[in-house]
Amino acid sequence: MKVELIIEKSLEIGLDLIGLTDASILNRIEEKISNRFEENLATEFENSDISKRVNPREIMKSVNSIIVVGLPYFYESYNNNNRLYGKLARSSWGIDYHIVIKNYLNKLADKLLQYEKFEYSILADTSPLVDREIAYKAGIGYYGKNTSIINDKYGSFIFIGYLLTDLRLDKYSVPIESQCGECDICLRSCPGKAIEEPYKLNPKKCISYLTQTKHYLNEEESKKMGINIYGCDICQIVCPKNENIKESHFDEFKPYKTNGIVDIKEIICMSKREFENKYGDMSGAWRGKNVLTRNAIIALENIGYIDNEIKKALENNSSEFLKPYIVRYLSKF
Ligand code: B12
Repeated sequence: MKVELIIEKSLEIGLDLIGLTDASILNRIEEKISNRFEENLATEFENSDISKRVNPREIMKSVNSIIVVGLPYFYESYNNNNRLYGKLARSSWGIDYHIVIKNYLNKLADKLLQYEKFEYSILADTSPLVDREIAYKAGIGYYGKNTSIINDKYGSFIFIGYLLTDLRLDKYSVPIESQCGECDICLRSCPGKAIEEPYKLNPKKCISYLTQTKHYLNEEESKKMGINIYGCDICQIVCPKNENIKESHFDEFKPYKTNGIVDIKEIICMSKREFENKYGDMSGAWRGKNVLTRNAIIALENIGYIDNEIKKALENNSSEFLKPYIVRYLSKF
């Protein structure tokens, strides 16, 4: 299939960040991934089968090419006057990006199927493959020292999704090399000091990881989390490459429901059903209400606030997972 046709059809549905790459093994990062496991740096969110992480053919036997898209999600901050608010990373402001990306890539596939028959598989985030390396190969952006893929127009606030396909394309995109130069602002600004070297993140120290893991968080880790309820954007916010970037044109990522924050008291006092109704379709809900409630308790601990309503709700909470955090928090007041 002609690449021009793919680009034309992508633009028709608003996908203006697109790259094409072959389906060869991601051998540049094979060793990095195995070191990551040896150094115990891999997270529980990653597949431990290294060949699945680097070989697209292990995911789809017939794959010949990969059509990669970047969906920008940057929107400016929203003001709020609530003292008891917790932060959501921008990746969790709007509708779950997994759903949004799949919808767009399905639309694209339907359009292209009118010209030629082909097989495909749509992936974003949840596949064993290393999305950033695929995006890098497809020229979507370059690696920043904070390990994010950075695009000139939209910065690093882009989600990555792709379509593995048996189509053979007439040309492929060219990767772009890092443009960070001497800058090390992200290394210096990371609250968890997680970027231990340029391009090397220790996920276990990354605040984003701490807000998602179900492992017990000790006092030191909890302090570093501040008022982050889901994810962390610091290494992106401080990045000079994100200054003056273009806002997203995907309405789906606007924080209509969340306003970019969560009301801490509400999260603690609401039922599972109320939580599902309000926050169920944001990406940060994937670990369940208890994890976000845990983070809300930690945020209160860090703000240094308690009132009778919160105290009562926590005393009546019977979750075994939350128990150590509730005990720790209540013992401080
Ligand atoms: C596990 C995971 C996490 C973990 C670990 C992150 C990490 N850096 O490894 C945690 C929970 C911490 C996390 C956090 C976030 N994540 Co995450 N995460 C993933 C996931 C599922 C796997 C990542 C992975 O495989 N890491 C493996 C290691 C080896 O990769 P790496 O650390 O990025 O290392 C690369 C570079 O260091 C580079 N490299 C190494 N050495 C060198 C040397 C030079 C010179 C150069 C140039 C490059 C280079 O090669 C490595 C391989 O790509 C991917 C989805 C997927 N299936 O790929 C999403 C993904 C990486 N996450 C994403 C997002 C949005 C985030 C957050 C911004 C969310 C948030 N706001 O909290 C943060 C960003 C934190 C950060 N600075 O990385 C996006 C990133 C989009 C982008 N523009 O880059 C992805 C791609 C999901 C998606 N499909 O959109 N995430």
